Amino acid sequence: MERKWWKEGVVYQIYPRSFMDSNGDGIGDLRGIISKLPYLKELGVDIIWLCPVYKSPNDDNGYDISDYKDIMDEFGTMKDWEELLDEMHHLGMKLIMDLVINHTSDEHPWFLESRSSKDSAYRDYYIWRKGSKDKEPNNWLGCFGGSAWEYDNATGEYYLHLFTKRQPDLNWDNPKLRGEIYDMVRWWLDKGIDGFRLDAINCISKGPETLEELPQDSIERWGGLHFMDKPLVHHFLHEMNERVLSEYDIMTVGETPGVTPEDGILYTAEERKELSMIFQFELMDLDVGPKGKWDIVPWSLDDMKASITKWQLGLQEKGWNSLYLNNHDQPRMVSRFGNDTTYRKESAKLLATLIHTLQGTPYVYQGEEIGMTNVAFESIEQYRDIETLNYYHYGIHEKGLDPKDVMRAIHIKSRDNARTPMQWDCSRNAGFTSGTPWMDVNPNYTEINAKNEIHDPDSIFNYYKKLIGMRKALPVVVYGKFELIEQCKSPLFVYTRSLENQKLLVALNFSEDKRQLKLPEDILLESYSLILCNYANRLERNESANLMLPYEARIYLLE
Ligand code: TEU
Ligand code: CA
Repeated sequence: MERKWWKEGVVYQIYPRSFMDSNGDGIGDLRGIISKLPYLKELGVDIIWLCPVYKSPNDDNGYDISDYKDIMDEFGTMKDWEELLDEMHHLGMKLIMDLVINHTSDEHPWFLESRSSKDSAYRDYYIWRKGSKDKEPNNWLGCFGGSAWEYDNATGEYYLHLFTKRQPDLNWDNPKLRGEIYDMVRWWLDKGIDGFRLDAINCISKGPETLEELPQDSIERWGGLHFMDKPLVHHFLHEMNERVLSEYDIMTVGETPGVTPEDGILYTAEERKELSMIFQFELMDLDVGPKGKWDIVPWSLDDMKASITKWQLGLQEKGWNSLYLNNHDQPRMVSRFGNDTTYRKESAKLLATLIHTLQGTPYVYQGEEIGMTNVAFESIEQYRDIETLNYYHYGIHEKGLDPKDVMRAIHIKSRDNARTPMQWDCSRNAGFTSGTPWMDVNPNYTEINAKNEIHDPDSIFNYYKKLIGMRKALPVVVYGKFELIEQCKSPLFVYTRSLENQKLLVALNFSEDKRQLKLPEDILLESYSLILCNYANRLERNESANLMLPYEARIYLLE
């Protein structure tokens, strides 16, 4: 397997709006990020993924771009951005930018041109269809509720939008559009960045289309489902790679909901020259019921183990995994997969141990390293995310759901769980801003904050430092082969990683109960040394190694 910096690194994801505000307007910004680079250096991460900072009317917090080559006023200037990049490179960190090229904002000049007339040279940059008898071309839905089609008065046709109606989808079949995108990509690469995270990239190819009408109650009505992983998507990504990406030493990670390991190989196999790695969504779907995201069902560790094993073995020597349990679109991992009350510390460390000991590149989402949790705002007025607000609106006003049930689902699943301001210290607004934050701070900041974490040697933050350090010291953590120990049944999750004569043994107890650890006979714990455990005093306590404590996580090494 080829060695690469992006396999050996750890990525830290920044959601700029909520990271650090430098000028008191309540909105995080680039200078705020610059001021916190020493914090990230201390943590030990090497790659920063910056969510969109381009010009945007912010219908979807920057994922609706109106100018790809300029910075959003609220976040600062191009000069600030250049300083950020310089400073990061100076500190030995790399920067990857978010690349949102499935759609633009409806304020992008291409779209303004496109909608102006059927004869516009830009008409074909987007996807326009005639309605049938004053109705949308079909009954498919956008990701955030409502039709996937929006009627436009000027020309009497509908345009496609898989996300909000202010995010019209681009038409990748048009070679001129593709050329413009590749030029823009080159423009950023020439500024010296180290790669991209490609938003919803497996949806960019829209054909061949059928526009089949679906039963009103069908879960399949989200338009995105009909545009995923079309044959031409691989052609487009390969073309972008050949024409631009391959000339630079960069990493690319594609956001690809719905993909299987077989798709994953097509996107990430080195010889295919498409992407470095992808985000697959199977773990994010573990608690999704038959009616979709807001239909919440309990997740099971058996399913999690099966999915992880499938992906670990599926891409081994064939592609490359990205490892994550949360991001700006998902609830906080400790609230979702751990225990955010009694065992918050232990379970946050356990989940971190999982992500940092699998094969693939680990991603840390801002605040995860200090164990930030979901928030439960009382009023819908406190929420900002368009998906959450639309769900509330459609749920109550169109579907007649009970507002109490809607709020309960929002508390569990809203994207705003991950978007409350970063909790830096216990001062007002958690030290995020001196003004009024654009979204309320999670009230638990007085207890959960970076300042406390840095000072406590047994903190989650300091445990992350150890995990990241271990990755740097031991190639087996990066390149070792994964093997599930099937004999250890849930709630235990036990596996090994092997590379030449190094072997790691990872044992995780996903429960609040003590559990016996019974290993297969060919694994003799005596010959392994315990290199990390989330119960710091484990070794001194002289407790039986065969007893796993609540949410205990251990890493052993055999050399
Ligand atoms: O997300 C696309 C996507 O498929 C999902 O993550 C989706 O947003 C989520 O399931 C909804 O709960 C990307 C971005 O990460 C997201 O923030 C944007 O809103 C979206 O694209 C549109 O650009
Ligand atoms: Ca600001």
